[in-house]
Amino acid sequence: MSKANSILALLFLSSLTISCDSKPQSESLDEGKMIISAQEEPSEKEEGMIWIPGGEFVMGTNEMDAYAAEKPAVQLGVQGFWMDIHEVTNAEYAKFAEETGYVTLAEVKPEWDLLKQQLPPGTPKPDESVLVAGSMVFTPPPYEVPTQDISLWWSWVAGANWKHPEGPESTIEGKENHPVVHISYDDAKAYADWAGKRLPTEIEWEFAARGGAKGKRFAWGDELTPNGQYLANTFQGNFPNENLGMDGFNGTSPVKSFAPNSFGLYDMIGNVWELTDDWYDALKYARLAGQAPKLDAGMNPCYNPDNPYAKERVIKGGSYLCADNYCVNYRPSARQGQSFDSGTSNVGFRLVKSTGRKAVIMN
Ligand SMILES: [Ca+2]
Ligand SMILES: [Ca+2]
Repeated sequence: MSKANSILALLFLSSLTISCDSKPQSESLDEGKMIISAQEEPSEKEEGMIWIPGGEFVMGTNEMDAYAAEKPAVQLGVQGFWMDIHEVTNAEYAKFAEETGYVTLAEVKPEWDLLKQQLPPGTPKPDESVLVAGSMVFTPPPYEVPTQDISLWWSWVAGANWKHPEGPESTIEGKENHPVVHISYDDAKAYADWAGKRLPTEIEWEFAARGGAKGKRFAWGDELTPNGQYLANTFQGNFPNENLGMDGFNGTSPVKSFAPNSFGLYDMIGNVWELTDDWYDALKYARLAGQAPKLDAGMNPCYNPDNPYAKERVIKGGSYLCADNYCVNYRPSARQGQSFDSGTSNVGFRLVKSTGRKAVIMN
């Protein structure tokens, strides 16, 4: 990565230092079914969406070596809601951009006043010539590297955006049915406003991802590949250099390439991480369980001990870059922070819609 782009990269890289350095083991929670509410599906259908009935469930995990931000497991409840069957695709985002003329953050020159809010005070302003439109792209080295330094496989690429996912020479032609990437929180919100929907809360997302099963390590059970079958687009091989693509895909896959979960939702796990509406708080579950002080009104809703200047939203589900030697975030309880003004080549989104009230925590 050139020095010129290091400031821009720092913003993104600092948000990825939370939970990609150890490997959680098996789930230890009680097994059984989640309590699904008796809330009936509304008679009026929503095209492209599935009714998630809501109910009570165990969010997070008590696994001994799960990432700290996933602990402890807490009993929560949500109201029913509609959810997109699949991640928002390139074709869908193109329709929105065409109709509205919307331009994503990755397509415009970054503003220093915005960037410096997430950097240590006194960080010098880079030369105007390096403040260019672009985004973070997965650029794996051709050889094995230590997995502590993510700058070894993420690069700030000028001209990378949702229409050019790997850089200015790349295209989404032929990828119309792949999930859109390089989308920031504001870009997803703009699409949601246009579509008359909203981003899910983290609780709604995890409830939906678990598909009705309680205490399962993965969305479909306790094994990543039951009977050798791949059930999500993740990363096989030695991350980051050896991408074997044994699940059929080295990068993003067309949505609905793998079987849906019990609710009928596709790719909740893997393919691309999905943005939620929640600020990233590493102590969120601990606060819900009464093991950490609650955040008072007026306090910064975002807390990342590795990045005190963070303004991050929660992303869920892992991506095609989650490997079993690194990251292991292809589990419903996994969560990371994503800088609110950054997209990457492995983060997208899907939307939800309420019939009335938003999700209510009932613990
Ligand atoms: Ca894959
Ligand atoms: Ca996904």
